[in-house]
Amino acid sequence: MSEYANRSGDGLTRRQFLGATAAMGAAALIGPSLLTEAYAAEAERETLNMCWWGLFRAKAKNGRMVEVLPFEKDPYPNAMTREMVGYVNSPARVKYPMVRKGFLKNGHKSDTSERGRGEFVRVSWDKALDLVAGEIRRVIKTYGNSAIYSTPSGWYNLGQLHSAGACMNRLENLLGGFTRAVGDYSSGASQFIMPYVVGDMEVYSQQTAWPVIEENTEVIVMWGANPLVTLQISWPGPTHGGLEGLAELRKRGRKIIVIDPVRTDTAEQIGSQWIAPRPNTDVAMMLGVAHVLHTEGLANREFLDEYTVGYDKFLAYLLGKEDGVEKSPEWAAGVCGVDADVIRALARTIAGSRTLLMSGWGMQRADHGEQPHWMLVTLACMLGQIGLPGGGFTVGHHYSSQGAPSATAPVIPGLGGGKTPEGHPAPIPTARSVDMLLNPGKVIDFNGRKVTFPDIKMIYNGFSNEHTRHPERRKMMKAWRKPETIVIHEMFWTPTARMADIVLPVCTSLELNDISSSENGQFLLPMKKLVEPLYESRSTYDVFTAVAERLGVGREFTEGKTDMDWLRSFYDGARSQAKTLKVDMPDFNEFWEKGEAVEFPISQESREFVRYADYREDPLMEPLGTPSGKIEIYSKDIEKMGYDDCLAHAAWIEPAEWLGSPKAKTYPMHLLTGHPKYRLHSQMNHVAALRKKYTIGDREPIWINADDAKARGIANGDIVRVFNDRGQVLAGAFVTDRIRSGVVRLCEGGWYDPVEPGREGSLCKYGSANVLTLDKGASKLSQAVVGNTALVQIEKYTGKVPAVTAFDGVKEA
Ligand SMILES: Nc1nc2c(c(=O)[nH]1)N[C@H]1C(S)=C(S)[C@@H](COP(=O)(O)OP(=O)(O)OC[C@H]3O[C@@H](n4cnc5c(=O)[nH]c(N)nc54)[C@H](O)[C@@H]3O)O[C@H]1N2
Ligand SMILES: Nc1nc2c(c(=O)[nH]1)N[C@H]1C(S)=C(S)[C@@H](COP(=O)(O)OP(=O)(O)OC[C@H]3O[C@@H](n4cnc5c(=O)[nH]c(N)nc54)[C@H](O)[C@@H]3O)O[C@H]1N2
Ligand SMILES: [Mo]
Repeated sequence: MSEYANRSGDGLTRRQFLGATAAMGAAALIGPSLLTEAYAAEAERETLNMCWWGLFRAKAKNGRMVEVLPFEKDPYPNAMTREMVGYVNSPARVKYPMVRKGFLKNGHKSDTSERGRGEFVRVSWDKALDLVAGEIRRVIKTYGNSAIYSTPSGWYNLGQLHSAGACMNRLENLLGGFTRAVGDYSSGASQFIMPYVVGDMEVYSQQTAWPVIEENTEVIVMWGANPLVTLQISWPGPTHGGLEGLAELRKRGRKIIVIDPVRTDTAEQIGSQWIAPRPNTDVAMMLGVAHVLHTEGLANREFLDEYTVGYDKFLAYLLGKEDGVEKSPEWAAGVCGVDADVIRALARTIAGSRTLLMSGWGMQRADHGEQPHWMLVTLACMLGQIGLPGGGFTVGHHYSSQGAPSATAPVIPGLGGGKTPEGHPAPIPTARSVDMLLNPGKVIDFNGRKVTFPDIKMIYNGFSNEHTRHPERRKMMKAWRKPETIVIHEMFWTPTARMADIVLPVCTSLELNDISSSENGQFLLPMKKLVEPLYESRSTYDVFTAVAERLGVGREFTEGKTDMDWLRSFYDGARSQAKTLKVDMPDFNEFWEKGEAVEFPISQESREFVRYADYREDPLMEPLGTPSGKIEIYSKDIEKMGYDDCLAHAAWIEPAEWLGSPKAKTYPMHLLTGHPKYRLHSQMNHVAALRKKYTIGDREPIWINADDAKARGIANGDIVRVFNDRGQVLAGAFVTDRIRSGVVRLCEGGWYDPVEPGREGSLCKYGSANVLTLDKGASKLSQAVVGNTALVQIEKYTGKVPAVTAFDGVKEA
């Protein structure tokens, strides 16, 4: 028994304690798992673990997980972490290897319209693995490697060994490669435009340290960012350093201007001012601000001359010399719906103070999503504070505690995906998969090149929830009928698992051994197995090993090592780095035996880090990675591409759908699909105790302005139908003044729960936002996902309200 077993004063309230006890009761109802002698003998067990929402201590009694205590060095443990018992013991767990009934009978010649109906048959692991390996072999032999599509990286379990991403890459690389995706859903537009502008992807780079911001920044403009919510999550596991930064700002009374159609928790709890533009019109608003800076002589010409290229070309556009439209505050107001006077005042405020323009990624996850961040950088150049402590711009502080000071710590090696073989199939842009499935042979533009879609016969889904993450469910259902075979590894019966032919149950990270470090490298954790894998689930490494063995590459996959051999080798790799860094680490045996985190010191240097300080100091010796070595307000590389939907400078280009488009006559509400407070996308949606905190009438809440609700006879708490010509969902109305009129917010990640399973276009009973969104690339440049560009209509639902069933799991047919 661990030394912490009887610890008191851990901060658990009585309510939380009762919650844990209730969950324990639920756990007891779930069938017995196989216990090894060693674990059964240990009546109580406690281990450290981590997931994307926190580090925690998990407790088990008689082989069952019963309680979670937040890691005591996390100052902001969140509600999700506390509900890990309900996650592990969820009724939605995939218990056994399962095969779709029709597939079991007819194999790859099955009727694929049966997908999604939930008719599965339990099979043995041997049978399931033989089927998976057999299909991989058959498809490669008949159609070639490019015919297998490995779905884009998702939020798979943390850990250096059981990393589904590394395992998947390793397997497909050993087999000659599958069709993969490049780019991601998070910052898909920004990560492709930023290299042209600042010579770096920027979105995942080290940002100015919070202590520097706390000391120096007078005004923070949170432009489409909700860090109070999004900083709950980190990859790897959070100790919530970013939230500490926000708390300090609030304590010091800094001016925080939130620009967001939604008065988010951030605006509500730490904001000083809320400005609510129409969605997807921020570039117009920023142009209005730029116009004021220019005409009132507030633009910093010295900075623009020394550190940027192309300002004059941009200025010609700003002043209407290019297109005959002067981008005045009045013009901007007509587009974005924010008063010209507010725009003027904003320009003066940010020019008169040390200002940090801080953006999240919501507004770049939209049609022409490259533009807002390019324009944000252009504005920051006009202010001339880039590279000064606490000034300039950032597009990273809302994510994974990027501004939190980091530790002097070794980088832990991991399994790794191995070498990409010669002749590996060409990748596709990550958000174009549905297009690819539907249109084999089609050629599309992508970042200055052409990409030809392969003809996909098999989907291998190793770690993501495609049927919540990707827009336009109806179109996607049609696309997912095309391949002959779909394989998924999952812990839970997600909407995606229900669309598969072969479902392999993997276990949670509480059911295996692994190691990982925390968000800023401060803690290295032994993640020791708490309970045996539930039901017949197996660890990620074991499942991939078994598939590799059947395909004749088992030895290459494992290199002859067991789980513990790998963990020891990762740890020893870190330990030899630690020696060079002159920090202490115990040897592996002691580390593992003790089961406690190794803590590394926070480095002074990282507390003082200022992004772009080097460049500002010496632009010649520290040039940026752009062709000119400077910030490119105008890009000749992009000019050469000649795209009509991404010009050579930041510009206002109307999105496919917005409140100013003709379509708004039929569908007058702009749908925003922000990230949820009590989930990581779709993860944890199945945990009933958490759902109680946020659902309305058992459904996903939809935020609607009080005026819009009144005009439709909708009262707070009503069940509503939200629809457009792409689909329809039920949701629970949250009537509020915390959202601009004409806008609704339905968070992404709700599970698709069709009234008629398997039928395209069925009403979703729960409220999955991506039923309604648009499957389109942001532009020819990034081809990124546009989840925040969609118009809908909303009405009170008067039909019989069906029960939500998405979270019940699937029974054997
Ligand atoms: N409309 C709209 N759509 C969006 C967004 C938006 O803002 N609006 N946001 C987008 C963003 S930023 C992202 S990152 C994506 C997220 O897309 P995903 O990464 O697909 O989202 P998650 O819900 O985290 O799904 C991860 C799935 O993997 C499973 N899983 C977790 N760990 C493992 C593992 O180790 N092995 C296996 N086999 N499975 C595992 C979980 O149970 C879960 O079902 O969604 C995108 N979609
Ligand atoms: N709790 C929690 N934290 C998370 C996640 C989660 O699912 N849950 N997901 C994680 C992941 S994978 C990612 S990528 C990040 C996502 O981080 P972000 O992409 O920054 O998060 P979002 O909530 O999508 O968007 C931030 C804000 O932008 C606003 N917004 C949307 N469109 C517009 C617009 O056109 N104009 C303006 N001005 N504002 C707009 C939204 O209303 C929202 O409040 O968060 C991470 N953190
Ligand atoms: Mo993301």
